[in-house]
Amino acid sequence: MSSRDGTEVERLQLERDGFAVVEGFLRDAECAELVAAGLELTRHLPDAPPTVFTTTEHQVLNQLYFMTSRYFMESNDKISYFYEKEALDDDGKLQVDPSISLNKVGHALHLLHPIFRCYTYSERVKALCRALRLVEPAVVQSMYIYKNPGIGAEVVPHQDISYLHTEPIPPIGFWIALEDATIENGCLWMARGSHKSGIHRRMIRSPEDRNKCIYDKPPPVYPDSSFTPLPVSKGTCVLIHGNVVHRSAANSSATSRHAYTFHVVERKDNNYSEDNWLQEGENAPFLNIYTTSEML
Ligand SMILES: O=C(O)CCC(=O)C(=O)O
Repeated sequence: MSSRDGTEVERLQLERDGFAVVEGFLRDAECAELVAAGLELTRHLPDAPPTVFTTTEHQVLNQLYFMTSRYFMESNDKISYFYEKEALDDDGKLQVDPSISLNKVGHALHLLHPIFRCYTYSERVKALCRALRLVEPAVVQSMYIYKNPGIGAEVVPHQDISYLHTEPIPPIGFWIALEDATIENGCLWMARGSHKSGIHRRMIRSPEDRNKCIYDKPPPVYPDSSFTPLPVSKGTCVLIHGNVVHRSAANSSATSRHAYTFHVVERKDNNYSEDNWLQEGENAPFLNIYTTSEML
């Protein structure tokens, strides 16, 4: 990978709108390499009973309490597989081809997978972190999101800081389109400027059982008119301010919309909440981007 210098533009866009679009962050061949790695993961699905990942279910069934599964809570230091709800029948049996069955894989690809590690701790990511004036940026989690045709579910409106609370400096999502993301196949929709409206709700470890999480409030209702679609071509990196409200629609098209995303937190003079579901562990250190080699 060659290095790409970040500029002031991205920092100012992020500050002004709550997101910034970095076109051409990855080349076509690099996107293809990551897509191949993402598809390869679907060829080695574990025998264990599958776990579904859905954001809508939480809102319908659990107005206040989202009891996270053990599989989810223990995925901080693993490559764990989360299925689309529609991919499984009521007994958890796969109903579709494995290649289109997954919602996402997470949350330690950046540590455990040589290809994802290489792209996460790359010179290009380092340059962008410098442009954002991050002093000790660390990666805390990573996900490969499939959003497969016909089956890829919607992601309901949320702020990333609800899940990864840091203060005073919010986390930043690096969301990289590995395929063209269109309105039809479920691109991101952003509520421009909403990062200036505070933190609307949090998912925290339950005081009664630290192995489970609860929401502190019911989901806020956001008018559809708050959101602007953000179609991007493959290779584009969207920087997402931790407080900006964003969502994505279900994929109703015939094409997939794969993306690789990871979250960066500032470690210098910044508090990472002990109530976050995701905690640093012996096998999941929050490694400094500037000092970590991309080589395993
Ligand atoms: O990829 C998507 O569809 C949404 C991802 C997202 O909102 C997130 O990771 O916070």
